[in-house]
Amino acid sequence: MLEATPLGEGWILRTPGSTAAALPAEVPGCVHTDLMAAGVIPDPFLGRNETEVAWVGRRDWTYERDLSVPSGHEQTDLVFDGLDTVAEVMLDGRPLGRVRNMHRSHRFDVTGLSGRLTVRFVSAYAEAEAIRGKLGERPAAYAEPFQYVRKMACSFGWDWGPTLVTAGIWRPVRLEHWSTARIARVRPLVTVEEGLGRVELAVDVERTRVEAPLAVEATVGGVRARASLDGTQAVVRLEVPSPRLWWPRGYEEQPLHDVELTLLHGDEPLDVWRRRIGFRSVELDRSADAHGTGFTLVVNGERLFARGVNWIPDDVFPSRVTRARYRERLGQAADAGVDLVRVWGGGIYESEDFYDACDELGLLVWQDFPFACAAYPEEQPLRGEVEAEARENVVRLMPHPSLVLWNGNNENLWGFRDWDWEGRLAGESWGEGYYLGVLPRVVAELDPTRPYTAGSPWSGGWERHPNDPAHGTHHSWEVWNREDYAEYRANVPRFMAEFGWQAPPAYATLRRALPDEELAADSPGMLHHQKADDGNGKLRRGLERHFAFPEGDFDRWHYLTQVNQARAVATGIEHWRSHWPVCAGTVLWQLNDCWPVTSWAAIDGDGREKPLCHELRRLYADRLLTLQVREPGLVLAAVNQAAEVWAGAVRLRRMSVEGVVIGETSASVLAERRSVALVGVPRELEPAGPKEFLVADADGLRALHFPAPDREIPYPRPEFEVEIVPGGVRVTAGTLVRDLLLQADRLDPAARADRGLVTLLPGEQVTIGVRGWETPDPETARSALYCVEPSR
Ligand code: BMA
Repeated sequence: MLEATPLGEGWILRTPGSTAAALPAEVPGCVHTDLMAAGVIPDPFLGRNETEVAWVGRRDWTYERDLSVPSGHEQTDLVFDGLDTVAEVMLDGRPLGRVRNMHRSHRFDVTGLSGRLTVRFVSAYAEAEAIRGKLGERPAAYAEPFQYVRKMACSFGWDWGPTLVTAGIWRPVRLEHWSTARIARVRPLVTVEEGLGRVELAVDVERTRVEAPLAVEATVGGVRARASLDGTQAVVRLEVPSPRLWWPRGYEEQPLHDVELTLLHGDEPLDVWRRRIGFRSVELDRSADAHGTGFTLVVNGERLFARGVNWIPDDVFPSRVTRARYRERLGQAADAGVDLVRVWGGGIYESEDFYDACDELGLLVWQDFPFACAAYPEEQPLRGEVEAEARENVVRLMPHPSLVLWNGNNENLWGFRDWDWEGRLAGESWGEGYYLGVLPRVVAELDPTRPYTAGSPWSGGWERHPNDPAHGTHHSWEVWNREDYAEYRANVPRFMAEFGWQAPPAYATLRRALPDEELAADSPGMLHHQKADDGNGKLRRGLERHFAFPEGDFDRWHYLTQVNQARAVATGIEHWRSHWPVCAGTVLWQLNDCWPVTSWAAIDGDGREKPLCHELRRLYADRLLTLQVREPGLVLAAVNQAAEVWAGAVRLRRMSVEGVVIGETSASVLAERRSVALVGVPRELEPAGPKEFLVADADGLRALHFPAPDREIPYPRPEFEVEIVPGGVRVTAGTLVRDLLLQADRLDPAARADRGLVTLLPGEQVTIGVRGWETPDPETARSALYCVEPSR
């Protein structure tokens, strides 16, 4: 039987040519985290330390340990699940091999060998710059040479990420001892049709003895099947009658089934492969219709509006992201009502822990191949690396029912057409051969059960603009960059794959990251932790369209920019969801952060939820009530994504900001399952001018419509009572209190409030649950409560 010996212990780290003592190295890990642990470098997440440690990414680094291979087996392999990135692996000075791709695993035959094992990493910059020198410069969104080396692109910095170019043994390493044969690869093709679940396991083995007769036996859900090997290959087919289906969260359950496949030599088991699968069907409906070309995911025959978020690596040092941390972050997404996570192309193919969590939580995964925002050369050695990594990862991720879509790249087809690459490239390769050639071929050959799309955005063919909202996927960035968020209402894309608005992280996160700084919107540390092009300028202009800019008042700026982020995203999602089924999904840019930074994220770099994250829970609920301007007047949209009909009574009130009801009516709404019902608002209830607003209430849900920007609204000075109650804080409004927010982390960094922005009408009450704090007195709690105030 194959035996594995983990090799996580006993590694040391050196930098060649230095007399400095070797450091203990953590495996899996990376050079930066070892240097931090040894006190050689400061934490690059704090202050402006990032700049100070830039040298680390320019150096070469060597990992070493002793290796001995005693074993009664015929063969021993040294297996690296991941090396970051360019390295030579040697045993007692004898080369075992050279590697240059972070996204692959590596296996070396070390049978009978022992001695000093060294992994000599050269700087990823050196490799990338050499390849760039050889193949010629290609256009990109950023100046760093990320597209010339197969390494996580955002390691080189992004418009939300620091430039911390890592090296290291970033995934587990082990010895595998085996005799006769081992399982080299299993491709599980899981389908379900007319109530019959099928699992086809295509097996490849590696053998030391050609003549040994081998067989494979597999089980799933009490069903067993066997096949003998033809040379090195076999296919085992299992049929499971009426399996319970796996569904995305919010629909039905996520039943998972253990699959076990054993490689046999006679009766003797040689190797075992175990995974969990789920039965579900998935299609991507891209048919043409009256509105253009759709992009609708169909799971188990059910057409879905995807309630999505974009995922970036949760740490710029991805080896630090544990199973528990993946679980926590994805759990936060699920709690916010998310049902689809797009793994964005400037990151990585995530670890099994990520996809396991998605399988369990019922989060659909859209996986980008790792290409983002640049022209990528297609010459060797890159071409071979791309194909090899695609083949490996398509097969590795196949068992996961959560994975529903492969996507060729992020914004590269768009960039070619719109960002002047076409002209600058002058005929040179730029990646099109990957997205329209290699990658779809690999997916079709290895995993024909899943759809593939060439890019995001992509309209389906060069005859149309790649970012045409009427066709396929669309990214909306003009609005954040240049316009007011009301402009989200200007169109109805078929699938909104990226859009977002920035806000600073939670106060406690900033305080930890910038410990010695007097915080101001433009203090040096704040600016260092803002990586977007004119990010603060865009925040300011975005804010000024709605609020008087709180000059010199950091706390107000922090609160209002967070409010503006939540309002912007709400404006988009409410509008797009009200247009289901023309628009079949919104994927917020972005769920998470990889360090403490002002960014588009809903959850900040320390894992704290911004108000936006709480707002998503309302925006992505099965039932959403929203007031929309649709010529000639206002309509109430009842969005019902549930399986049951929503029949409700709505109360509509036209009110003044002083709390006087000017007009009132009730109406009934009937929204069929997974559909949107529109109810016209009577003309006489439409608010006239900035002093008035409209409130719609139905089944515990509320929609508000203020016709004017806040800066024009003559709000009364907000008044409210604060009480401490078991488990939280109760607030009772004396006046209209708009977008009340308890920043509990200001009082205790460990405190978490269970809701974000709440608007109360005069006399209304809310209890904000808080965990993780020493209960404060009411006055202290009040000091952490913010709400919209009248313009000065
Ligand atoms: C898109 C994304 C990211 C970027 C974001 C915000 O381009 O794909 O590359 O971080 O916009 O600018």
